[in-house]
Amino acid sequence: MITNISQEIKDYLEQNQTFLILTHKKPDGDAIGSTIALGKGLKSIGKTVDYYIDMPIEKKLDAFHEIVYFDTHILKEYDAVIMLDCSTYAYAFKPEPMVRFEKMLVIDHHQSNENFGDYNHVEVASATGELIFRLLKQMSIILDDEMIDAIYTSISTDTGSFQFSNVTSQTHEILSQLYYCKNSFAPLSKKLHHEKSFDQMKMFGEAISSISLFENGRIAWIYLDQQTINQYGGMINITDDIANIGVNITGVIIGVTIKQAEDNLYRVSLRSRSPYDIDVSHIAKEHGGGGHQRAAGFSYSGLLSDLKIEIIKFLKEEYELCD
Ligand SMILES: [Mn+2]
Repeated sequence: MITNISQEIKDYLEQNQTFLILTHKKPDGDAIGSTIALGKGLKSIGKTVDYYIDMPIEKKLDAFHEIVYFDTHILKEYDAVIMLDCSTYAYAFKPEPMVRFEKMLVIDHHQSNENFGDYNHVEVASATGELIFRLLKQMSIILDDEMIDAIYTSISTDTGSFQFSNVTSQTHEILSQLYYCKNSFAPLSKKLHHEKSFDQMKMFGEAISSISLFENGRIAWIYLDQQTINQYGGMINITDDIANIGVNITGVIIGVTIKQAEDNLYRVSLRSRSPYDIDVSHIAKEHGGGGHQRAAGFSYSGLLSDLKIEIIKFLKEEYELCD
């Protein structure tokens, strides 16, 4: 069901002046897209907006002019801090020390969101960009070309180019409205989904080469060690689609991708697919991470062998529930 963006959020945005937009660490297309669309939208009605974003961002996302403002000097105090696409406060990328603010506004599409703001609009949708699009419309804010591209980027990346099960008729209705403003998103779509640098393509290849299967082919395991990651340009060159490789193998229901950050410190991405759609955000949250039912992640410090045992146990418990 589609609900209006909370009136209290719209009122707060309209009645106040200075805003700092924050999003999660390692911002993805939805984080950057929704930040740019909301930020420029608020600026267009005369508000002062700053960004504080974890840099550098992925190459595919760096074509927005608004990104140059990401380096702006931030104030010590704002009317509101707006948290986008961020399911927990801990997962947000924040200034240290944190700025002073009157209210915190949370706008997010993650089911697992902890409603940690003073005002929260948390609604399951394909992307935070969907919620921002509706918010801008409801505030009668006109979208410029860059904001249209930003919303497209949000939704297109969080839906795997409109292929994931989070796509709804509402997603396509918004897309339809975007197409009224712009004839073609083909060049942007290519940049977001297909184009890779040589290093990224080689890293993708390394990820495929590393796949192993467990539990009668129900778990796919991808592992990139620190040396391989560094050889191909570092973590920034690990593309999102690597996490989806495993669940594209016939019979696999959980795809695990492990990236070694340091000795005994790993970034873990989990994906689950039908027919079981096991909720991988449970195990991610237990480890201080977050995400959705079918896509979640966390940082893990410890032995990989222990993590493997834990994931197999998790699969068995959840799989039994599904059977
Ligand atoms: Mn998102």
